[in-house]
Amino acid sequence: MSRLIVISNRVSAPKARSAGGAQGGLSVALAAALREYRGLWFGWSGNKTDEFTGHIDLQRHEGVTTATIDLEEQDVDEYYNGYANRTLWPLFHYRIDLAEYDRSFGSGYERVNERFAETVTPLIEPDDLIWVHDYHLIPLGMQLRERGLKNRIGFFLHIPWPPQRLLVSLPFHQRLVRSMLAYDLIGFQTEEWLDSFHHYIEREMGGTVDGDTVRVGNRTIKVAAFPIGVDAKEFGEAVRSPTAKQAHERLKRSVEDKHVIIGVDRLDYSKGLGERFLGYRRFLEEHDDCRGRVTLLQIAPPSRGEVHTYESIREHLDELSGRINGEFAEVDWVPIRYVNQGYPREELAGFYRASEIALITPLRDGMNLVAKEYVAAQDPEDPGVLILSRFAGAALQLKDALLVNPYSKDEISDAVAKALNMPKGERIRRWRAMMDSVEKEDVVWWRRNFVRALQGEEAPLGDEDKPAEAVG
Ligand code: GDG
Repeated sequence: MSRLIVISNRVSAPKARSAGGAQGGLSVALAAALREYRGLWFGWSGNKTDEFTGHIDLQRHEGVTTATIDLEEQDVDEYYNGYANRTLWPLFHYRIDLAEYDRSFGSGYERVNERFAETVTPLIEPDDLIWVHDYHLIPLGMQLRERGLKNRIGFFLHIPWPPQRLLVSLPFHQRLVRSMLAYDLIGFQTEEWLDSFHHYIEREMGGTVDGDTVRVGNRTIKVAAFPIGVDAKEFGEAVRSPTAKQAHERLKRSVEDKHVIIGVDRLDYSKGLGERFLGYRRFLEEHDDCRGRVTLLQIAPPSRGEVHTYESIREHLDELSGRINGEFAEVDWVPIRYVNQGYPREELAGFYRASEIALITPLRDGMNLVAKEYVAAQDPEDPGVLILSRFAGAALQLKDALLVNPYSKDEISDAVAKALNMPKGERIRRWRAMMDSVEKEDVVWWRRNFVRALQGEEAPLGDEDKPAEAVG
């Protein structure tokens, strides 16, 4: 079996995960893949160094080999805080108003991609499969080809791919997309982002699309949708753990007989937290009989703290939640519990289980794993209701959620009211349909389909092909 080399911006060894905190969806999904296929995970350590040396720190944790490098401060400013998080992230989430274009960001981005390529190339053997992840490393495939690698190289984008008319606002957009043609396989989360990519290829590059094949000039590559899933089995176990049960009890005890509405999101403008608070405020305004009977628990661990936009979103949400609480609170009730810290995964599972409703309303999201985790954590006999933004990739699979426009206060308010009054039979029916998808299209299914396609095997996996999870 070929080795699998995973390359992503950050590497999160399994050891670090047990500490809890805001684990990105990416890190949760990948550690298991690396245990299954021998191989290694390469990326930035998260540390800075005075001068880039290309020194690789090799470690092994719970069956996963990691190889990390340190970057210079200027690299981090221009590549990570700059081009990745201030140019591509907002633009790819349809926020051209927030996207910043700076020549130094673009050159820093290319420099760091070259540094990644230069450092990882000697670790790669001819039969290895290479799987590059996310918007930080779009040109890496091309950089690896320029160093003579003939391996099969795949790329998976965890965030949306923007419509062609937005993408053309990016200086040198053609150069970025052309570099992607060096991959053998490109994966998107959903058909929607795939369609936008096809459209760009046809309109801007004069390419053609035929099924899952894209041709530009004499280059032909595979491009398809691979919706990422959660480890439903592991989540089911997490929710039955003593830690989850304690967390469940703790939350239930503290709210007494009130209904809990939960949201869990990294503190990021794409997650629509301000709009969510305002939708909930509308609900409280319109349903005064429900005041004192519901609590919105919003868990929002900080993310990408260096970037100034995140400081301003934090201030905005502090102010907004404070204002709503001031407006509606009673001596024995606050409408919003807004918590800026992360919790270990098992506790999170317990909180999901204790919540009658999940309110997950990103303005734009590649997939959204929290929605799937909430479904996986429910009691089959008495499941909660998922309210989900129709602009999350997950909405294409979780059609039995209450789908809302996250910009509409009225739709959020109506959905909360409907969820609170939903009869048990309907809750079970909707949950069962969603759980079927969460269980069937889980993280194992996702990565096996991607790796199969990268190996050149066509057929997507059926259930019968899904092996038991390998342990490292
Ligand atoms: C990107 C894309 C795509 C959050 N708070 C805590 C915690 N988390 C975990 C959740 C979930 C993960 O972080 C967040 O994943 P999402 O999918 O919701 O969002 P992003 O971080 O934006 O991820 C996204 C994903 O990549 C995967 O492709 O779905 O669209 O934006 O797993 O549980 N985990 C713990 N404590 C917390 O307080 N332990």
